[in-house]
Amino acid sequence: MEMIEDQHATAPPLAEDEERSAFVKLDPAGFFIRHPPPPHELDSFITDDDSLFQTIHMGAAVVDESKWRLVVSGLVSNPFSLTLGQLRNFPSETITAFMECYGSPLVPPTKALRRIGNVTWTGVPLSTLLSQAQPHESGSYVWTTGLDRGAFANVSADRYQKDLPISKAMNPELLVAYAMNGEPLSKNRGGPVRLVVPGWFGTNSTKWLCKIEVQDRRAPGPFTMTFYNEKYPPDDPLNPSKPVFGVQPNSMIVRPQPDAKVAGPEVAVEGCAWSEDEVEAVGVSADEGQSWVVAELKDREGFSWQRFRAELKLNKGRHTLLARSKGRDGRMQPLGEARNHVHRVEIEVV
Ligand SMILES: Nc1nc2c(c(=O)[nH]1)N[C@H]1C(S)=C(S)[C@@H](COP(=O)(O)O)O[C@H]1N2
Ligand SMILES: [Mo]
Repeated sequence: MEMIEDQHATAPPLAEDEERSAFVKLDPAGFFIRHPPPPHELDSFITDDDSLFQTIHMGAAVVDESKWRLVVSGLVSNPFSLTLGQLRNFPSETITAFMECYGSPLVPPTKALRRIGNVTWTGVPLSTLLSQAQPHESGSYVWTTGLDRGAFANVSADRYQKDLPISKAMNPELLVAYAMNGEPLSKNRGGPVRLVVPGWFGTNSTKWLCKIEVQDRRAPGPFTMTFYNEKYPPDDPLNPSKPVFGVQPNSMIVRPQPDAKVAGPEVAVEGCAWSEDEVEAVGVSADEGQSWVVAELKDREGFSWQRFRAELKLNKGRHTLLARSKGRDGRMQPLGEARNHVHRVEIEVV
């Protein structure tokens, strides 16, 4: 018998909405944020699960794994569903990726920045599942739906739903993930299965994933149309609102920590930088950006954050250190008043 290399075992499509039967309850119910530790505690290359922030809008879905099904449907020639066992039988990939929360679903935030970490994800490339489903020519967006539902900011949602242009969805780094840092996804992490979109803001990485649909337009719900649209400055009519997709260049200083007393005159400044595209350069300044020392910068691994290190010569006394990253596309972190403005750390050289 001839083996068909690219086809893997699937189950028949489900009846409309049948995938909902895996939803047990929300626990905790309602909006839930676990803040990351301060930057100086995020000093390992891989962030452990306990140190990675969590952002949950309507509540964390408790999922019955035996009833869990992933529906792949919409404008495709070969719709199907998958059990967890069937998903795990597809060839898997592991990728290292930074994970950053946009911060505010409503407006570009200038506070509570750097909800950030760097982890590994294991799962099946979204492109493998889409290829097996055979999207129609007219398919231009991929909608992903979670099992969680309820209300956020007084807006109710049937379920959490996001979308991606199909060209993005076919990129090899997007995973339908079932493990993080080598462990099965916990409930709050979106287990048993979530989407991961490396390089894009966390909001796009749908947790408690139950449905992947090819469609010919953007998804209509509040998490694509009301929340997570950036219009900045907010009332500029020439600046249309854009969905919160790719991560802008960003960075943070990890060492020295704020208010540290360090011996001079040579002071080592270390941290990490990240962006949708690889970060090309990082500068460190102790004079509010009048002059910059170019840092040594590690290459990125997959979509990881990149460690940097610079040595500054500083006189005794108090100093404010700044770090600024520049993306491959030339975009640079602004000095202030922006979602990704530079990180400042005050220290004393003794
Ligand atoms: N189903 C669902 N997926 C979701 C969310 C959610 O509330 N529900 N929050 C999103 C947001 S805004 C972020 S930043 C990431 C956070 O993932 P984490 O909690 O695992 O860090 O999940 C995203 N995926
Ligand atoms: Mo987020």
